[in-house]
Amino acid sequence: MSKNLIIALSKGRILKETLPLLATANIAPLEDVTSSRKLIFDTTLDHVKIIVLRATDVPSYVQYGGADVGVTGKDVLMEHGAEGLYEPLDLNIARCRLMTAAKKGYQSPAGRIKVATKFVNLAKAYYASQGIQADVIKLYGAMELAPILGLADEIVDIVDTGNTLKANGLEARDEIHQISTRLVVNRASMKMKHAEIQPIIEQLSRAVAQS
Ligand code: PRT
Ligand code: MG
Repeated sequence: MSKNLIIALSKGRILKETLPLLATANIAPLEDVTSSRKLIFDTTLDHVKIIVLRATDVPSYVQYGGADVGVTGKDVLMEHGAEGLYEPLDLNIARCRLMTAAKKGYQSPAGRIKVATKFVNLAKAYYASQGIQADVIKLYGAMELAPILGLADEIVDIVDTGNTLKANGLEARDEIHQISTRLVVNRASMKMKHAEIQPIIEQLSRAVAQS
């Protein structure tokens, strides 16, 4: 008898790229996770269920054992702290960069600067590492507006193509971290459910290596 396993997926852009990888481990939800209002889904493996969460909630669910396995961005994991989580695999999807940005040509003041971001911990750590005093303002979205409306000198945000910054008259400055999507596992589950989890890690590793 296989032990029950709950896998927490991040909704949004990561989800679409995660499902084909999981399918290589013979795990597919029995209904369309993107259109259903359900939060928990049966899968093609009787003992495996999938839950679909906000990316930022995945580390907590896995850390506290609400889910055994999770899929979320390295940005989210680093911002959360992710203590008590194993991170056995880089899924190499939804690649992007965490960067600072400002209005095109704008010179930030020499003393204290104002920074708007949803990555408060990462922003504080980054500016401290540069010896820059930063007052960090937490926002939950549309960071690009903050420099335009004078709320902040700089933002810290995810950049992929750079089109969003450009469309708002901003430019990327410094790269803080390279980001990709990671598989995380609850520490206790890794021991207690090794027989169920290890084959999934191995099959996903193979799929990632081939992609
Ligand atoms: O809706 P929510 O506030 O939860 O998050 P979201 O809509 O910003 O992101 P979501 O849920 O769709 O995906 C979250 C994860 O995808 C992140 O944690 C990253 O690990 C990863 N990822 C990869 C990205 C991007 N690429 C990305 N381009 N997350 C966000 N973006 C956003 C970025 O915030 C900015 O608004 O896209 C815009 C920049 O894209 P470019 O191509 O214009 O540079
Ligand atoms: Mg979103």
